[in-house]
Amino acid sequence: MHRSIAKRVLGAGAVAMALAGFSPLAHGSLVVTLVPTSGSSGVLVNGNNVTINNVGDVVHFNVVGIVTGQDATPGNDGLQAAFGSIQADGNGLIGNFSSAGASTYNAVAPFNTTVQKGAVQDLNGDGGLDLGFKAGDASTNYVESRAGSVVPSTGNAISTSGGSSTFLIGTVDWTATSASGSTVAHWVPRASINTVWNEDGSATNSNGTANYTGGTGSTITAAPEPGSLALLGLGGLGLLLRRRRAM
Ligand SMILES: [Ca+2]
Ligand SMILES: [Ca+2]
Repeated sequence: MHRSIAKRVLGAGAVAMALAGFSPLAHGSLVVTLVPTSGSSGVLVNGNNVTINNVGDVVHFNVVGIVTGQDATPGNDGLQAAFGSIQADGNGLIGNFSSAGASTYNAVAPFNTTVQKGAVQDLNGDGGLDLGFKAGDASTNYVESRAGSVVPSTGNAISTSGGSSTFLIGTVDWTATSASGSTVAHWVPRASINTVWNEDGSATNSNGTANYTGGTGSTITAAPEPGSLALLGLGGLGLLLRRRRAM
């Protein structure tokens, strides 16, 4: 009886050890997503949430590719090329991903070996301009970040976490053309051209959109009142919640 329990405990321990880092995942993945970094005066960036106030407010985004391999080592994973489009879908807040100058997609070295900035068009019919493709468009109509070869994470990843490496592959700006509602700025993977990354050296080379997603993107919300008052309101709410929890 005791022996069988001991066996079970040992068995559970082995499973736990395997889960802790010795068992390969079923498959790795690539996530390309928009990460807000800053904005024009008065724009608030809090993680993946952005608050704007006025028409003409600009939000700056990093476009990052996150490669997760099948082992726990990020240094042997890499990214060669990512294809997709950039658009904002939402609840009434309209803006342009491209206008004159800085709002055009900008691939970042070494992922600017070959660059397609994407055709500027309204992909979702909301009146705001997006970058890239929609079904049935010409094959060149996409946003592209391509390095000459697979780029290993060492020296090129802007961060690593566990078995994941994050590469900065581009930047893009969004400019508000309305000042109410909200929208989600995100990357949409392109299925009809090969996006290529490497997992665990040459162990895996993944193409197309299998295991390739656009992440959750970033939520941009128009403040219903001046930013400072909104902040005070949120702070007050936080205090109230803390007091309630304390009671
Ligand atoms: Ca649009
Ligand atoms: Ca790896």
